[in-house]
Amino acid sequence: MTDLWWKSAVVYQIYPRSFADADGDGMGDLRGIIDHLDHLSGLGVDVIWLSPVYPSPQDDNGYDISDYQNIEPVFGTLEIFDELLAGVHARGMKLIMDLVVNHSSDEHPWFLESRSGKDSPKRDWYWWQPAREGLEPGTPGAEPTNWGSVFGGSAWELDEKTGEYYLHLFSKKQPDLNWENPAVRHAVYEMMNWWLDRGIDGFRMDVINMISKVVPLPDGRLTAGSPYGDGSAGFINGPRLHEYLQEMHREVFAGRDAMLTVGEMPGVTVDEAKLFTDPHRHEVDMVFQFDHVWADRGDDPWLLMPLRLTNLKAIFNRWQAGLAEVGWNSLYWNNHDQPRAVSRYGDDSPAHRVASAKMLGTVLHLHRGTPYIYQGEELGMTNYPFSSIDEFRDIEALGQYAQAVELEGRSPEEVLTVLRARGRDNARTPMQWNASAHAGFTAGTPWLAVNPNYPEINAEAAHADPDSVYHYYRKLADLRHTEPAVVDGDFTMLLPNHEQLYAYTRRLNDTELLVIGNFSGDSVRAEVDEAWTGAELLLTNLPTPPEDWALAPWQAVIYKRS
Ligand code: TEU
Repeated sequence: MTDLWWKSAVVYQIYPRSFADADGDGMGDLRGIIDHLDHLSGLGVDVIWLSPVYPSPQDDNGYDISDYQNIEPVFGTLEIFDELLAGVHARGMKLIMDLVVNHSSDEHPWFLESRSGKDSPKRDWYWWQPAREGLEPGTPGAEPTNWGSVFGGSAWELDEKTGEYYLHLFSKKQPDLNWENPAVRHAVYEMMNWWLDRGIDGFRMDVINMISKVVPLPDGRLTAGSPYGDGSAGFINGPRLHEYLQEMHREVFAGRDAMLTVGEMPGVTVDEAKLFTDPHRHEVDMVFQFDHVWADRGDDPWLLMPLRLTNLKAIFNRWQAGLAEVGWNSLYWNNHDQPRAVSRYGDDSPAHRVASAKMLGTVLHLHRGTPYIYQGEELGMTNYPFSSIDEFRDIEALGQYAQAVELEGRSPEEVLTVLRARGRDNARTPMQWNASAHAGFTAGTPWLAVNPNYPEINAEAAHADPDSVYHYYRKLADLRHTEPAVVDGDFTMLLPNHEQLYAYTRRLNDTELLVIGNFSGDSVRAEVDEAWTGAELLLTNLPTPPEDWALAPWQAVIYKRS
């Protein structure tokens, strides 16, 4: 196995709370995952990324951790975790865990100690600051900076006991750790080593480009319509980020084989990503960038911008070109924070759902980079038909809704329209296993409603149908494992200005692949170089191959010549 083994790997993300419930409490658990491992090995998955399973008050569904070295009792125990890890390894797969260390839970002993008083030995493990000069703590505008939190409201919470504020970029139950303090960093490294010694194969690092802040923390730019400043210049890609990641690499990963590290980095640029993922710099193997999932977002967060295919292609092309020589891309359409891929980029109506889900898989997986599948994507699962805010459970949806409607005076319908299209709970409805009650997810009452389309869209039906999205994704994984041009080939975008077709080639030595996806419900003829006449059709998502390069609605094709 070479050092860069993850170039030919397919990663599958599990959101444990919504994957499979073995004990009937309505919440997914580790036993549920163990029960379904064959679904993943059957799909050709190489690596499983497990969203957080640590003890947590679940304010942000586990992204608020109160003990980094144990398992949330709702999910299981360390013994069951070891059993899961053994089951994953026995099937030749690897397991990476979520590392959430920009912040902890406010119920973590570190924070309890830190908030106990100004002279606590852990006081500077978090970001404590007095009120703005000349203002009384708790009065309007007295927060140390004008930053808004990602989940709505101020990013500062006043602690009555000491009269100081603590920083929380996310919920007030997620205080930011102070990475300036070496003791914090070393405690994190020790914890990471403990998990790796237990046998896990790496980490997905939550908002890792936010751990270094500009000191002193600066006010953010104010934008029309919001009472809070945009503090991102003070915490995205901060001045000491590279130093911290290199230190982490030295202290944790150096000398360990066959690890995978992926840094989640909202707002990362191509140039920065090139540095983060240059293997010689020893930072991370790849990053999650956000440009393509923010492509339907304008300056006004409550306006849905139309998705233009030309724009989407320009974004991917920029990333493919930027990391062609140095660094490596991760490839994803969706995850637990994004709406369902087929509903956002495809067509989830009964007529086109299956074809467009397969088309999206084709276009994504054939890029240069490591593809990530989010649970249910391999079934073509769709967004949920939310009819009111009461159906949402996500702290982000609820917090942003409150700020927009109560503080900014937006109309509930305007805000709901965007949450329906983009809300994170779309991805978090339970996994649909079969056509029995609650889609076979639980014998109890699911914590979030199951999508009513489960009698038709479920894993059991997909396993039985050779033409399902599931079996098609298996073919995409097989291609990555058997065709070197998929892994290492150069990428060239074709037809950049075409509004319906996504087309590119991959070339490795004498082998060239041509990939075309029709992102529309029309039949569209592709202008293709004559050299492709007579090329071998490796894969298409419809029963009939195109004739004379006329692609049927949502058709995808992969041709090969050498
Ligand atoms: O997400 C970080 C992040 O940038 C999200 O806030 C994302 O932009 C937004 O939710 C899109 O709507 C990570 C985790 O993936 C997310 O689940 C956590 O809530 C967040 O960090 C805090 O840990």
